[in-house]
Amino acid sequence: MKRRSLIAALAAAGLGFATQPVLAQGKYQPEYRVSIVVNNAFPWGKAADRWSELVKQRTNGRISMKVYPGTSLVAGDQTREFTAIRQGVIDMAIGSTINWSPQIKQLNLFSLPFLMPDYAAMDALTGGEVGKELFRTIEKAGVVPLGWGENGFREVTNSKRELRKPEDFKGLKFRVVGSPLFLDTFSALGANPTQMSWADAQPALASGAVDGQENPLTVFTAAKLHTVGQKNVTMWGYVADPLIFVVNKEVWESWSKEDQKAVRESAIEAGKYCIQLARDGMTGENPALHKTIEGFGVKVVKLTPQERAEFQKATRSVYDKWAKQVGPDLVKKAEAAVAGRKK
Ligand code: X2X
Repeated sequence: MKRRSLIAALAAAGLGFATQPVLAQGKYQPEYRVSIVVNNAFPWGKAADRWSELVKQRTNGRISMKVYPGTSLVAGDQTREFTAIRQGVIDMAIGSTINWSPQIKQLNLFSLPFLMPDYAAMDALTGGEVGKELFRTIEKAGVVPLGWGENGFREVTNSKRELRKPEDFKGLKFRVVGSPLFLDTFSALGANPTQMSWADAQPALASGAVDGQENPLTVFTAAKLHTVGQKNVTMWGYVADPLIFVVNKEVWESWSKEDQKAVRESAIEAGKYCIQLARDGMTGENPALHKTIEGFGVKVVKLTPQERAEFQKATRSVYDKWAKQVGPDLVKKAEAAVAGRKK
């Protein structure tokens, strides 16, 4: 805010154009605060480290990034992260589409149950017209998006029983993430969902205040969720959350074109690395990560296509309700992109 009013004052004094480059240089901060939810034991945190290393190298140290895991710049409240970036409390971030969807309702797209059957579907969305449109929406909201990363397909886990059909969810207490869409999905299955931050989720699982949660398997292993009673995993692949690399707009505009290019290219590269890590051990007939998790004494249930279809049917009303919130045109575009994906 302050910087902006200074520029405005200079412009009003007729000094705007000539002084901008000088101002831009003077505006570099000694350090930029980067927000993420999980630390560098997870692909997400590793990607943040990679981004900051690349930026440091490529800007000859002009841009130095400090990573704050645990969404600590907003006291752990993931759902306030986007607002804090917009306001400049956070300079840069790699954020989940889920955590930002309370502010950018279009980002709920990726949380529509069973929209994306596989990784190719996710790539078709983020890498195509839909991804571009979402970036324009974020930009309009006053934050500069640079590239995509990945948290992953969110599999459901719990301490009580194997989950193979919608009825198995009845009465189970689940911790869910920031968007109300998740409350609707779990309620549609007859479960009792409670919204809480990731920081609160782990003690809640440990104490048995909740029975289960949903997160990618890379999160399961890095957070050692089997040690907090999570003895059952069901691979239902109902939604996946991409990550987005962003910069606060004023911060972005304070950098030279050359440094902007370096930050953008580094984000894209760190994003590819993130996606690779997020998918590592997740593919093939017998994915390595399933074996690792089974090695912890956890039962991993893989649904048949018929079983999966039952869940799709049970959550269809949630899809339809939230498609309206996301925007029917965007959802149609996404459905077409998924149908036409390269497999
Ligand atoms: O809170 C979660 O479940 C996490 C870590 O996956 C997100 O930030 C969306």
